[in-house]
Parts: sequence; C-alpha cells; structure tokens
Amino acid sequence: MRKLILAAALATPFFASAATNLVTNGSFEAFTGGSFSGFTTVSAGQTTLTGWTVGGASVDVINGNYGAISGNSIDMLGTPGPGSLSQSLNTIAGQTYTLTFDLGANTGSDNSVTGGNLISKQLNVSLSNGTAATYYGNSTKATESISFTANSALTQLTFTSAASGYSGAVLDNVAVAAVPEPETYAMLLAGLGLIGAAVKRRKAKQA
Ligand SMILES: [Ca+2]
Repeated sequence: MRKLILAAALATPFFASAATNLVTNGSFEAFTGGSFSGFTTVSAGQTTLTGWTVGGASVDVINGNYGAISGNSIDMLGTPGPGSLSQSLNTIAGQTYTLTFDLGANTGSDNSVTGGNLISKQLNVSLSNGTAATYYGNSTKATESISFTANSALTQLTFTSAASGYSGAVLDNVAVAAVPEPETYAMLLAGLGLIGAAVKRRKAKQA
C-alpha cells in the first residue's frame, strides 16, 4: 500500500504539468476596460488586459466583429497599430514547451502587400530563449503551434505586429504547456508497474 501511494505521488505532478496552461488570460476574456461594442482600443502601457503588457502603439480588443475568433480576441493593429502583447511565463530551464494560438485577420482595409505578403496581417512571435517565428493571418482561421525549450526560470513571450494601420492579424486562445519528456513516460510506466506489483502481491496474499 505504501508503494501504491508513492507511485501515485510520483505520477501526479507529471499529469498536472502536462495539462497546465502557463499563460494568464490567453483567451483575452479578462478585460477590465468596461463594456464595448465591436472593438475598443488598449494603448501601450494600459493594464486593462489582465496578465498582458501592451506595447508599440496600441492593440484593439474585438468581439463579434472585425474577425474576432472566440469572444474577446485581439486585433494586433490597434487604432492605429502597430501593437505588441507580452507576458512573462514561469518556466523550467531545459523543459520543452508547446506554444499554441489561434490566428485570423481583421480583413478590413490596410491590405498593402510587401514582398508578396500582406504586411498588415503579419504577426511576429518571439520568446526570450531566442525562438522566433513570423505568421500572416487571414480570414481562414488557423491554430498555430511552436515548440521551444526554456533556458531560464522566466520566459518572455511577445507578439508584435509589423505595420501601422488599423486592421491586423487577429489573435486568440494563447496557451503554453509543458511537453512530457520520454523519461516522464518511463517513470509513469514504472509507477504503474509498482501499482501492478502491489495489486498482484495483495491478490497472492488473499488466495
Ligand atoms: Ca477569446
């Protein structure tokens, strides 16, 4: 029985870490700037988007219009952009994480093309460990995914838009979760093995 408890204690943190989203308010539903219709602007330095630091010029919180994805979403070009959103995440150095987010676009105006890309819909993603990627939002919403390995106890996550203008990439449902390592699965299996052995012994005693 003692081994059973030990096995459960070993396995529990790994189950928990696999499911935990490290991002605060990744859905942007926690907004303290009051009610609004369609969109409202959050300027650099304002703290109305719980958990997020707004930089650049501004971003817009959009809802029910302008390409909003689910409830409140962010148009990365505010009124006007460019805008940025950043947040510090509590990470473990050496641990691998997956960042996922939903990407769309406010397709109204600002459709200037640079180098074949709709520059106004550009979304740059960067992490303080050096990982960076560039995306272009469009009306076909997509869930994007980036894998990164933290190199510090704090990892800064930053989204930036690249142009001025009013109708940019649309962001929602930002999540960062630890990826269970192969060793974790091995420990998990070892834990299950202990449980199995304990059950077997108990059955043998009863017989
Ligand atoms: Ca949302």
